[in-house]
Amino acid sequence: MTKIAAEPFAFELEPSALALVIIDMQRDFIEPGGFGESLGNDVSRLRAIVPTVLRLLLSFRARGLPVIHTMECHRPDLSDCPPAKRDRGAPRLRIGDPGPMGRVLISGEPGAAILPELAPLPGEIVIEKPGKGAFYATPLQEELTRIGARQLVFAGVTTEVCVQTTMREANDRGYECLLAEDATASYFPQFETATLEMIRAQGAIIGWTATTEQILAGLR
Ligand code: TIU
Repeated sequence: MTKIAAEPFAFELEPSALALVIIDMQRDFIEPGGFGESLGNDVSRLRAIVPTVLRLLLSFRARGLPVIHTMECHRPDLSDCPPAKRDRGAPRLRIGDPGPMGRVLISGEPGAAILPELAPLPGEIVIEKPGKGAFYATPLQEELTRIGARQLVFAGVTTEVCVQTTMREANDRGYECLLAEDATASYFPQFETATLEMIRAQGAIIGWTATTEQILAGLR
């Protein structure tokens, strides 16, 4: 059994059960003019992890390991967007409003797309999700069962919102979750740090964390 040097203790790898889950690396969260900025956030911290996420993505692809991409977005008629979500935070641009990258967080609009450098390849699983967690109202669990994934490496944005929510949902479903520390980011550095700490606290109560270098060393 290969081990990844991780916190709070080594992660025992089963390469045949491993998948990479990249959360919401969408223009609406990472580029100026999108949903993230409309909530009052500085999006530049998120941009900084793109090369690291790309390194993980290319490494998984090179090993023939499965990759899952998620996207937070809604149907054009907003039937899957609770009014409370649309109104919360009184954003300058609400979900569904026309913005500089098309309608905000709407499936198929330019702003909802994954950054071109991280775009899914044909055959990779893409999960469009209306919530912060990727299991709620999506086929993610069925897809993971279909490909035989039981261990999930997580990357993406934002650490304390969609990444953490999805890790908690996955952990409750019995998946072993490992977060790539340097391939995730928050608009708030203190939330990023706190999330890494709370995930691995109490003997990996939600999961493990490791650097991308440590994860890739374990895959060699
Ligand atoms: N993908 C994700 O985390 N969605 C958010 O709305 N995150 C915020 O931090 N706002």
